[in-house]
Amino acid sequence: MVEESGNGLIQTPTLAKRPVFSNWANLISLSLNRHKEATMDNRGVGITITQHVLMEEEQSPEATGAFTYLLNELIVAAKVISREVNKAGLVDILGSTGDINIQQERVQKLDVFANRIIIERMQHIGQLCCMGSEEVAELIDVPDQYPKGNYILLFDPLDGSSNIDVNVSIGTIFGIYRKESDETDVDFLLSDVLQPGIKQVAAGYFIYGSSTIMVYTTGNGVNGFTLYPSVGEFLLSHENIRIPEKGKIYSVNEGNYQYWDEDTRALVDYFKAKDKPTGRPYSSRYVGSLVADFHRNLLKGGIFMYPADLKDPNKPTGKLRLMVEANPLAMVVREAGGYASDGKGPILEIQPTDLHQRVPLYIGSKEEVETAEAFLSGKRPT
Ligand code: AFP
Repeated sequence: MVEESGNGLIQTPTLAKRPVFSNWANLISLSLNRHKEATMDNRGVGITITQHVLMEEEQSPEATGAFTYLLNELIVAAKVISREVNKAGLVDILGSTGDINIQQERVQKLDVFANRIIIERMQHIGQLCCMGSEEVAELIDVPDQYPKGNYILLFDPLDGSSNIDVNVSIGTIFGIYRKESDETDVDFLLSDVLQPGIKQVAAGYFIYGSSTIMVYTTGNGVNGFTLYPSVGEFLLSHENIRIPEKGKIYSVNEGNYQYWDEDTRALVDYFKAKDKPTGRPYSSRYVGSLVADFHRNLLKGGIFMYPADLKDPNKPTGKLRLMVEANPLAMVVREAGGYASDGKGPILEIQPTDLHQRVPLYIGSKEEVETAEAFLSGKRPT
């Protein structure tokens, strides 16, 4: 039933036309067959993402399968994006479209592709009432002809896209919320979208790097799955990820040093200072692709920072977006035992006022993020 059209979009019938449960039976048997195949050639024995999501669903007696269906469609979209990213350089998909997006950044062709794939795959499945994308100024409604659901998907379709042309890892980041209002006249209210990150029911990212990895959480820990290309499945590869309490890496674009306030400069100087008992100086690692920098620090420990800067002295702000970048990663890091802050307090508790609002971000191992908060509130350790 799955057909691929020439433009890379996979077309499936609308939810209204297919019974959910026979669909699930197919999915499970597909997944088990693939698992068998992976076992047979002895290179990829492991639990698939689909099995994992279904097992998590079994833990919650009130689950209807709606969320599982949603996540599964997102995974298919990511597989299509991954395939396209892997072709970059071979087909005419590198480079900019010549447009500037809502964030005043150059739009890359792959940005447009990834954005379109996610929207077109997700809009018809009947589980969403709306979506929000880093690439689209307004909220994205589910078209009238499709059934609506109670979830809201916010995403950055291709984070780090200025790195595409130089073969550096890039990724897709997502956060999922449940609609809170019981409005029936409209599909959703703005307040359903502008919920603090703490209300996310799931969050995660796909990283398109030396392999394609999905990391996600539904609030029961964090697990990572690696795409096994010849099988076409994500297999559990990083079980119950825990970020070290304290790391040895700091990640920041130090080219902005002159634009930082004194406390921020003092914080970065602290990580670079020599002090054996506290493990300093730290190593500096910065790729310029948030998913890649975050993923490395999640596994190895350390802190990623994108501080507020004074490039516009009247409007000191961070660069990263609260809803589609900071919140999802903040949920992942919290579930892995780490912490995310805007320098003053938890990212997850910020009440958003705008889909595209930006925040300073300090994220990673608890110890380093708490150190950052101490510096930024003027309480420097002696
Ligand atoms: P692009 O998607 O435009 O490449 O931006 C990437 C990003 O939002 C985030 O992934 C990086 O951490 C950050 O910007 C890098 O910004 P700088 O180039 O200013 O360091």
